[in-house]
Amino acid sequence: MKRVISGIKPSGELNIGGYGGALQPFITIQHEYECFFFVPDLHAITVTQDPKELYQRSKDIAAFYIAAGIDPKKSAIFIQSHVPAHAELGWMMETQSHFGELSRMTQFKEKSDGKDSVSAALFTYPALMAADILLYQATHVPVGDDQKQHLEMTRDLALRFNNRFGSTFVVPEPIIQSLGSRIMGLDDPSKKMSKSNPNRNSCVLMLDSPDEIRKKFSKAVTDSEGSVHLDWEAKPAVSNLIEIYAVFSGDSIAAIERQYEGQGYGSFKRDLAEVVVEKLIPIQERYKEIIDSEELITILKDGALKASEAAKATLHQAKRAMGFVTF
Ligand code: ATP
Ligand code: LTN
Repeated sequence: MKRVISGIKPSGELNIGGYGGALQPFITIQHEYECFFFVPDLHAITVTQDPKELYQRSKDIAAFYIAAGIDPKKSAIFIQSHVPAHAELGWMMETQSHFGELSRMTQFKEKSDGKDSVSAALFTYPALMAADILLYQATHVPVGDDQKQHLEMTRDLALRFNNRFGSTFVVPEPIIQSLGSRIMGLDDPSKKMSKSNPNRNSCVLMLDSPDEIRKKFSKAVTDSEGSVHLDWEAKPAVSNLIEIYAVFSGDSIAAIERQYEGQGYGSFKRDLAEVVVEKLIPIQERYKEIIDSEELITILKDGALKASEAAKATLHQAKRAMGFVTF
């Protein structure tokens, strides 16, 4: 059986980077795999979160899953902290993680860079992520390119545990899309479009109005060449815009290059904004319908039940393998 687990942190307002790298692939994948999509709130608190914002954003991410097209009748949608097995197995995985390998994680290095003090949980973050995945015996994990290293560590931990304590966990494979797995900032194509970036013009948010979206794309940096073609080395800013166009329209890169041959960036950027607006409007409408509804609460309760059932068996097996007293 092929099983998928993945999640988007409620650490800021969701933007089209998370949509391209994660949410859109989730929608495609749900028909081929048994899926678990969750809101990693325990991961979000590895950096400081305002409680009111964490509350709202956790509901937001769940609502976006549904609004973007994940069918809660087929896939479990739940909040990480509603399934305590994550924290339990997370602790067990910490005991199997080495200080050296955790120190090499680029996400930790980036998020701790220049800070006087960071939480211990930010350091051990990959052990909890491994637990998220291994608990469900997931065979595949759809993620953006930036999560490759964490997935590699998850695989190492699964193999290490299996070798030491006997075969317990499935060793998962990442699924990284060729298009949209690394959408960069609109103001700076050397930096990933990120929820945590304070510059509001660097990213298009899932809830931006059509006019805001148009304004942000019109301000997006390009280059002086005036030619719409993909070349990540020489033209990173324009290549990023072409990739966003491809993700949101479903058109191939070649078709986009052909369509804008001999034209400057003006009409390309205007059309790009419309392609994004067209995709986001129905998602925004559905989001507004469900964000404060009973339906959302019911979906999250059902999802947590289904996830707890699936997680229980693996947690029990892992505890027994390690020598815990279990009944
Ligand atoms: P933060 O900046 O707070 O760490 P994030 O947006 O990087 O947040 P998540 O929201 O947890 O992190 O990411 C959810 C998923 O979306 C992950 O699989 C991640 O790889 C993917 N993702 C995030 N940003 C991008 C991006 N700019 N391009 C493609 N995929 C992305
Ligand atoms: N670390 C991921 C979020 C995340 C995740 C997971 C993704 C936490 N647990 C399990 C896939 C599977 C991030 O920062 N994007």
